[in-house]
Amino acid sequence: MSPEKYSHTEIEAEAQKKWEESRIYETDLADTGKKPYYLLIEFPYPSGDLHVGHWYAFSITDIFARFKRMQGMNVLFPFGFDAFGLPAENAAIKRGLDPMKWTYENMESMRKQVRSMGTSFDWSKEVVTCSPEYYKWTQWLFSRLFEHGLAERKKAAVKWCPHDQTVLANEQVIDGKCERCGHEVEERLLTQWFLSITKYADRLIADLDGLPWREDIKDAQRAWIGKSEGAKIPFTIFFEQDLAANEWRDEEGNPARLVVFTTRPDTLFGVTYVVVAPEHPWVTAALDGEHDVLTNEDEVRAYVEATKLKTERERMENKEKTGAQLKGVMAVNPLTKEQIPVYVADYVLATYGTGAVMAVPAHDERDHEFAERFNLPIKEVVTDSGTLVDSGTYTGKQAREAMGDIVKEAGGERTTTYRLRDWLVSRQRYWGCPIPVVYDPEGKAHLVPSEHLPWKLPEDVDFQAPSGTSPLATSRELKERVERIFGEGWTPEYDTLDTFVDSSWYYARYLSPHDDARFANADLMKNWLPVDRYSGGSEHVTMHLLYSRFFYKALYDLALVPTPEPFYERFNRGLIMGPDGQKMSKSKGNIINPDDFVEKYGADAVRMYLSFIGPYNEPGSYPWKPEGVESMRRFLDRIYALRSKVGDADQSMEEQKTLARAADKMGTDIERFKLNTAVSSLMIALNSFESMGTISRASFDLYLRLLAPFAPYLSEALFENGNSQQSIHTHPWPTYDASLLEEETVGIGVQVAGKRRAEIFISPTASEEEAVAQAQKDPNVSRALEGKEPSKVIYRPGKILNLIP
Ligand code: ANZ
Repeated sequence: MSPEKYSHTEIEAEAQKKWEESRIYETDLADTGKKPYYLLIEFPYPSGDLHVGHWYAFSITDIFARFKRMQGMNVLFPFGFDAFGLPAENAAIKRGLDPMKWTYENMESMRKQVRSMGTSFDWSKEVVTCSPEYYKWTQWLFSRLFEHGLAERKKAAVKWCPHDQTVLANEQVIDGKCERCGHEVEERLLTQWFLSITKYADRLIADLDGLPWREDIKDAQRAWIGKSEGAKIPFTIFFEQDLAANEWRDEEGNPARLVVFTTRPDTLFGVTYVVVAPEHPWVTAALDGEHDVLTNEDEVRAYVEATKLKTERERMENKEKTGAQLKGVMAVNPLTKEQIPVYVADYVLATYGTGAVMAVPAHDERDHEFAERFNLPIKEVVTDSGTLVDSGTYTGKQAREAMGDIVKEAGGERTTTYRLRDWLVSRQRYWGCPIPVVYDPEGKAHLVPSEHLPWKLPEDVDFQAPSGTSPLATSRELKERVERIFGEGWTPEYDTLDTFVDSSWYYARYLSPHDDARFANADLMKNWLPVDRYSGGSEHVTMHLLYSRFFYKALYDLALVPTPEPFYERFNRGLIMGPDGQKMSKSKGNIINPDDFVEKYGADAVRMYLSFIGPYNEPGSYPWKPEGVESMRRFLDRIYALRSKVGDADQSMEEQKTLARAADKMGTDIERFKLNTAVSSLMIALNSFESMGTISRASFDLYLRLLAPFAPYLSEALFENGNSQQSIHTHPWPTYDASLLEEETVGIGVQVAGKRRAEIFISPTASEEEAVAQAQKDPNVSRALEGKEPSKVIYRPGKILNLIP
């Protein structure tokens, strides 16, 4: 190796060999001598190609894992693959590949790449969700949920692609179109499997309070759950056409009542019209019923049809309001008894609340826009301070306090609604975990008994021609298996589970990935759960993180896991953008392939660059600057060159102080994932070592230990520690004497108008303001100044301060 530059290929290969042979990153989970620390990253989907985002996710979290180990903790830092899922199946459909082979090959190449990053994952704990050894337990856990009424079959509206003949997950619908073929997606009513996450909605919100997560993460979960406390209030409906009346009366002959959901019953006196969603059953009945209830049926029908082309998201966006009045129908305000018009409008969603709203244009923005557009009255009923006005007997009362009475008098009831729906887990897909259910000849669902788990994914399937049912339905083997085990007339469940089910419990499996007798070892779970810190992407804050919390809570209620929450801390990393500051994408041509940089500058330089790019724990986005990696490599070369300054002398005071300052600052920064400023500390320390004539071997080794989490290869290569062969990565984080951190002070003379009045003790680097403030505290000085501010200050830091009155 040259004296100024090192060969990264050489040192990387050497270190990898050394680490693997000595298995230093394998965690003995039973070792209770050290404090356990469970650091988790979101396991990847084996797409095959590792991009910068993966590097950011794995190698930067690895810095923290190494740091915690150096602090003397027993760190569990495992790796695995979320290996079921669509891309494998699409490869099978498009290119006729075997999804299993495709997945396993991708995993193999990813393992190599992840190792090349210099990561310290414990590979002996690896889990792969598509392996029967894993999905046996996904099925077992599903079975427990089924037994306890938390997994059920029911009818639901799902997204359906008429071209591909398959149900799509919501996230596979892009702008109302099928992600795969671009065809318009429809809604269909189908019988599907659901996990009852809504039963946990309140606890999922309440338990957030006990978690030390950033507030924006908690808010995202709260918004996703969308709990609203309000009331249902009935409005009587009248028809202009008498003949309609019969159809619209209840069994006792009372006029029909349209129930709205509102969070603001206090505004009931300000309701000037009522709106129903285009899909509301009343609209359907008015259009398709026997009688002509509406005098403008054609207009309403056209509006309802037009709405079908819009997605829910489009409807929620703040665009110009549209709608149509239901002419021939009037609603009656239950308190004022006023007759008000009824509209159909797409800003009201059928899936939320009751699908009908009482419109209060004076106090609701959407209603206000709509009222302006359709020239409807706007009636104010609550003042800014919350007092009711123009509200009958309630006038003058506080809105908040009157709510209960208003609901009662209006014949309504208080209710709570949620945006969250039960979790639809059936997928008409091949490459997923088979739902462990069979049907008897009457069509009743039964669990596949435990002794038949894993309930294997059949291999004789045809994925080529989507037929509307799951590809599993084409397997003869599966049908025969069911009849052989359960009897004639019994049939299999053909759907597979949403892959979010697989990823809802993998962190428990890491503790005993090969245990054939239980899903996870209970003793180990007691010691290791919840996960201490879960690091991941902000895109997973709602679905994955919420599903996992629900799943784990359900297991907690079944006494299968030891705590009510799976993850103690949650950290979201920022996003790496292309060099142009835009999101990386093939179409923009701004994709960065980290392998090219690793080849040219080495993995350490890439790791250091990524840690320096910005604080890791903040929701920012950072553009990748190619020259940034190069300059990190130059920094590492300087460290390499520093070794030529290493001499026999003992550690100087200056060396000790330099190290103490760096270790102290870095310790706090790394703990909070502020790796960028930790790298700055390494740079400051290097500058100061370079300015010294020689440095001691001890100081150099200590500096390498500070560097070790960031640049595991170079630090390993340069570390000597008395020529021991031991890896630097088994050494502790440097400790230091706190007194070394104390700021030095020097005494400087203070003159007033050239006459010496006092001596003050301050840092030689103190600013002029600090020096003057300190001097003014001295009674001799303030007397000489007669309590006034000096008109002029002459200050030589560390030497003298002269104040001119
Ligand atoms: C009258 C009112 C007056 C309302 C006011 C709000 C403010 P959150 O808080 O999100 O739950 N709403 C009810 N059902 C709806 C539906 N299916 N589609 C669209 N909007 C619907 O929102 C609840 C409020 O949103 C409800 O309270 C209702 O408008 C509207 F000053 O009723 B409110």
